[in-house]
Amino acid sequence: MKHCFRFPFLLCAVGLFASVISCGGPKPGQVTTVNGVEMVYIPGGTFMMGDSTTGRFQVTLRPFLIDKHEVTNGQYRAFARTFGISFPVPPSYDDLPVVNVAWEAADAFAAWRGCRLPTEAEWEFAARGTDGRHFPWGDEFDLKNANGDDGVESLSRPDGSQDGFAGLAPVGMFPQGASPFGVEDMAGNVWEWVHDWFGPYPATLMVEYRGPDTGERKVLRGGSYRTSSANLRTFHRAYRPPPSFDDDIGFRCACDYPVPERGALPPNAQPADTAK
Ligand SMILES: [Ca+2]
Repeated sequence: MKHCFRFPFLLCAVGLFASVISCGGPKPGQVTTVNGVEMVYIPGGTFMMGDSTTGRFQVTLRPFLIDKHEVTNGQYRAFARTFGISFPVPPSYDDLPVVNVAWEAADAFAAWRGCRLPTEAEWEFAARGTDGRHFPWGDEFDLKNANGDDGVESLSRPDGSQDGFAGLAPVGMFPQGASPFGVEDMAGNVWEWVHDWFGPYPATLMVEYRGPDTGERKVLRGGSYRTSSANLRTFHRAYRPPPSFDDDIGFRCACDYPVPERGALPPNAQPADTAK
């Protein structure tokens, strides 16, 4: 098992999570590798969630980890093979985000990886931090920072006018559009399932906000390569019934911090298992 913070705690490069604690804990935005996947440490904190259109309320969260990138085809392939799920995506597409995954499958993948889907509040905090910004990088939209679409074919980079991709982009192609914590592709590329059922926001302060206990639609965040800047905003909410899937819907995982001991992949599902 390997889920220690790589820098500057080199003494913790390999070991159990107890080693992380003994090294004094991570810094906000610090990247760690959990079961072969880069995750970003998000410190506990309080922020204003939402905006005037969705309602705004104060949320306090405990520390957690969230994937630096969207889950890729390469990561999902090992899961699909383990459970005999048909996954007809060529290996050459392994760096692209996985799409056409229903909420139930995303939730199952996250559990298999020893993690979970982020709550809606965790997702928004990881995307915007505490200063209320409208996009992960700031308040002004810039298609150079995200794989989105504003009504023009967004292929012609690097002239600076558009994002450079007509469809899906490999994850991590827009580091300049990272969130205050360094989480990438929180705006665009693929919509991301989160844990919560959709429901109206509360009017009061909340600790560890979670959506309704039950519902008919799960929340999607972040917009996609097909959506306009309005959908790419950090506070924008979309939703679909959990069996839904589409070619611009994916997800990323979150983990409690410290990482639970259960966070180890089964031996037959290590990343090397993806090699054909
Ligand atoms: Ca995204």
